[in-house]
Amino acid sequence: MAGGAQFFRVGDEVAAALAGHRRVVALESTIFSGLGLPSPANRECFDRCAAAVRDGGAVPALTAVIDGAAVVGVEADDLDRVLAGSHKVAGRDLARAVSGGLDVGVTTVGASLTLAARAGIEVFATGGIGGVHRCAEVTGDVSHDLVALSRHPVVAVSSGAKAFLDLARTLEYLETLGVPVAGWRTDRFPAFYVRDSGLEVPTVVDSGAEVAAMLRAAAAVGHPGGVLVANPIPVAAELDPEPINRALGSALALVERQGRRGPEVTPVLLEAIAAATDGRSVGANLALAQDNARVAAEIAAALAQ
Ligand code: PSU
Ligand code: MN
Repeated sequence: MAGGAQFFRVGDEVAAALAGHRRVVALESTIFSGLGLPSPANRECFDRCAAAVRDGGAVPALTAVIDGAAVVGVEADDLDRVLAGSHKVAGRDLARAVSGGLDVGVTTVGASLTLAARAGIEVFATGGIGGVHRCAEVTGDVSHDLVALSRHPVVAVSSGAKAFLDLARTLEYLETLGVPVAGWRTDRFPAFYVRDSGLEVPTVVDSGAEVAAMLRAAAAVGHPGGVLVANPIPVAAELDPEPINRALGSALALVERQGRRGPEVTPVLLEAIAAATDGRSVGANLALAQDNARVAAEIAAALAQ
């Protein structure tokens, strides 16, 4: 079929918002599926993120693969299927997911950034991006999320990268790829459940206007890609790093014992950490994702000026 138009679709509300120059914030769907959060926290997380985007005057655009189409702005009718989805679609999977007519696929940060850019959306929010895994020198496991950030002119708001990653190497890799990393009112790179990883970010921003100016300036000077905005978890939701680190140790050992590789690793780790923290990691995940959606809407407002 000429043009492949059947492979890509923008939801009605999002299409209308984009046509009317209204603000839109893209959201990934892996975090809202069982791969990211246990039920029913996954739905609560989506509801809170979508509400935070709307409270900030923007329209949420959930991305997913549905019946062989990459969708930006999943409609209410399809939401249950996406929340129940378990087929992870990263950048490398997008082409086959749509050409092969996949019924439901949940998109990672990397795949969502591709789709957001395709739709003309400039702001995206998630919980934590993928990054350089511990032992990447052996496994080579570096998330495509980082590469996607360097390719698409989209601002991504996250609470740093997930705590079980090698955060120092993740920052190094972002530097290699030329991705600007801006701390939201902090000079520290956050560690997801914890506000301060001990690592410094190269840039501090205090307002949506500063982030908007960075995205516009990058385009003006011909620098490709987006901006990673690192927003620490709200103080009240921050977890004690000690039990998290213990949980991480056993979760990483579990992945090793089970021989998990590649895209299987992240969901297994998230589940093990939730179990080891009696679900407290889940509450923290919801709080930080909601706050990132709020900040993303603020940045979208500044970009609309
Ligand atoms: N962070 C979370 N929950 C998640 C993810 C990140 O708190 O579910 C997902 C995101 O969709 C991210 C993906 O893009 O994990 C990264 O997977 P990988 O490490 O396989 O690239
Ligand atoms: Mn990976």
